[in-house]
Amino acid sequence: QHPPARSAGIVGAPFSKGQSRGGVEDGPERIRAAGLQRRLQQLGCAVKDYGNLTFEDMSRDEPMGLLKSVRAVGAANQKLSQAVRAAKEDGHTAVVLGGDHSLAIGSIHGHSAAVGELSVVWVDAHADINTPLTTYTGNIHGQPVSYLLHELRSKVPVLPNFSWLKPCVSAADVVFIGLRDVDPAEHYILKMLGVKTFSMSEVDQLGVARVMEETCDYLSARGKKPIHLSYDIDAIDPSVAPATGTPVVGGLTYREGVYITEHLCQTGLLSAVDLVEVNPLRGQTEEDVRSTVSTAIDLLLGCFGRVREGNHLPDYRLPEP
Ligand code: EXY
Ligand code: MN
Ligand code: MN
Ligand code: MN
Repeated sequence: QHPPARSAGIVGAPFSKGQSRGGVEDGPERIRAAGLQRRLQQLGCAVKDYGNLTFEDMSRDEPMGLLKSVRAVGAANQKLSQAVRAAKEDGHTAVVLGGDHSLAIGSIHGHSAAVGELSVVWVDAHADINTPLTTYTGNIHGQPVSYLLHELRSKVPVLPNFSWLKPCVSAADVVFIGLRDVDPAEHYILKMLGVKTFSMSEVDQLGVARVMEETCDYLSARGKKPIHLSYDIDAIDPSVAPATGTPVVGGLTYREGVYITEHLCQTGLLSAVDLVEVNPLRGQTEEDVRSTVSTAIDLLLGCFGRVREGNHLPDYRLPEP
């Protein structure tokens, strides 16, 4: 019943150049302002907030073919990799607040540098597995998985400010959940590599409980590795989480979204979490932003042991009359 003592090491990454919409760099501050630290502490979770990383402006960062802001994305992720590695070496469960999903490159790399081989659970409407040569938007937030996989090493050119990056994840250690907007080249890659995916069709067919059981069985069959959860808020249906750059209809319900975090928390293997693509400027109303941010917080609380039946601290004592 009582989760083991946990601690969260929060790294803010106000970075937006993996895509072209302004506003996603304000995600970390909005999520903090909604009380993340206090709500985690109420669960009995220790919190170390490392603050926000700062990213220099690249004076010359011309597109390389279609590919946008390559140098900025490379430099930002190198910095984030070091920060996540440090948070892990300090003994925390790392929490990366984005920012756009290109940040998963540095987050997963730094996590793996600290703890070794990982299992990765990628919760997203999108597969984010375009290569620099298959992308048709040029946005690197649609590509991070291809940069990280051993199997795609020969398909991803070495890019400026990316020479620090070595692929560190095996395709068989990745599960995608929530897919519903996958490009043809991405679909080809997923099939070619035999990547385990639970699209929204499988969530509909199996239900989220079976999806999570199968996810954990599948991953643990190759050994119980630390789990990296990379959670894109656009996995959640836009009726619940509208304030994001690339919303797609037909997403996870609030309940399905939270269940994923509760289940992963209970494995005891959750070692780092990214919460990305919250874009306060994309909401039509303040209520849109509030509901998106509040969902992001509930997902993070689920990762740190909050359960919907209710929670109390281990040292709680009933008041005597
Ligand atoms: N597949 C499209 C692309 O490569 O640009 C859309 C990617 C959206 C990525 C969002 C963050 O998950
Ligand atoms: Mn994504
Ligand atoms: Mn997405
Ligand atoms: Mn399980």
